[in-house]
Amino acid sequence: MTIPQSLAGAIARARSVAVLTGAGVSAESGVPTFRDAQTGLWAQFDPQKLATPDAFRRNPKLVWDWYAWRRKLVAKAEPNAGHRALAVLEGRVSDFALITQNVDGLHRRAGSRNVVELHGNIGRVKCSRENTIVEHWTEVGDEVPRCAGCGALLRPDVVWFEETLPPDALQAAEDAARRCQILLVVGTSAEVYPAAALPAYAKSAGATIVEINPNPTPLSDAADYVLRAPAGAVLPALVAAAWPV
Ligand code: BJW
Repeated sequence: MTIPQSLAGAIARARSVAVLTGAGVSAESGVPTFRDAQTGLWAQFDPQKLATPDAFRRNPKLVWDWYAWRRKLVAKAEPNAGHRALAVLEGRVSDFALITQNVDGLHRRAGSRNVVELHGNIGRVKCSRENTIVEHWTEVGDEVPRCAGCGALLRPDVVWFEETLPPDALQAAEDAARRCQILLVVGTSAEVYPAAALPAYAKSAGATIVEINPNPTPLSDAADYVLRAPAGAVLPALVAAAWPV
């Protein structure tokens, strides 16, 4: 993978770098993306029946089981070379923020520390009425487990369509986007808002935008650099080009 010299130099000199990741960064760990034709989750499952508050109201068991299946899949997955390269990058840049739309926790498992999770984390469960995080739950028979405090159904601590994002996470992401000199946008279709608005905030504030994605997205035309290859190949090459040994 050849990295443009001008980009490698800009990364090496940057004091402030932000990264926005999406499902594509975990694809090489075996975690399915959402919108890729054939392999994406939405090619097999209807988001309206699974990832909306209304879907949970209508059929909580279907939604609970789908997330239980995905939680198991994620638990078996390992961080890949792309996740690890981002953890290395964090150690080289004084002001670094990793903003992720992913709920799989693989960035933290790869060693990243300043991770902003915009869409929650599939490993956590919360009360659907009080929103309190529930650490331990037991599944009895075919029922969706209930909150020990109020008796409401438990649900995954992820952000569904039509739900607002955690305000602190969104604020931190917007601040990082407006502050950074370089924004890497990795493995996202850039279709889901408000995350998809972050590159525009960064660009308006003067940042260089770098898209890393094998396929075009609505962001591609506005990006200053477009690296059309998998994140697991590009990110280690980017770090190696910026800090050659
Ligand atoms: C690789 C690769 C490799 C493959 N290397 N790359 C019109 C305008 C603005 C907003 C809206 C609008 N109409 C509706 C809305 C609101 C809606 C929205 O944006 N909808 C759009 C679809 C239009 N947004 C919301 O509802 C959000 N809330 C909100 O806006 O609140 C205010 C509000 C309230 C009430 C009403 C309206 C607004 C919430 C969004 C929550 C998204 N939740 C999900 C599910 C999370 C839980 C779970 O995991 O189940 O988040 S949906 C799903 O999409 C998931 C992802 O985080 C998110 C983004 O997907 P991502 O990561 O980009 O994945 P893909 O699959 O799309 O793309 C993968 C990419 O990787 C591809 O490009 C590949 O090419 C690439 N790739 N292999 C690098 N190896």
